[in-house]
Amino acid sequence: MNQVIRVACIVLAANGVHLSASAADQSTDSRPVAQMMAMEGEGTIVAVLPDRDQVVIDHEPIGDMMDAMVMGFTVADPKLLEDLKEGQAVTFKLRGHDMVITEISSNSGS
Ligand SMILES: [Cu+2]
Repeated sequence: MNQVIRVACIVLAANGVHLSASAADQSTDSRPVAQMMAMEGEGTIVAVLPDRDQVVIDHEPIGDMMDAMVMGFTVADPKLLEDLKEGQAVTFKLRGHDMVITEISSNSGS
């Protein structure tokens, strides 16, 4: 179930990358725009999967990239999973080109 949702997310992300790459073609900068972008999201932890370096998040809409949904995100560093618990409200940052979480922190107590 989560895998199916994740695939849908990746398709949406790929469309975003394609559009960004087209825009980049018209500028003098040859780097894909998506590789320079970082996106921020908010959501609630559904599951922490340390054996897969993944966290499943019920997330709010992320810019123009994704609607609200439940999906698994890979984390850039397994240490990012250490303090996460189910039901926790979090804010996270994603790399634009592969949707990997580079930063994640709890919203509570802040
Ligand atoms: Cu998503």
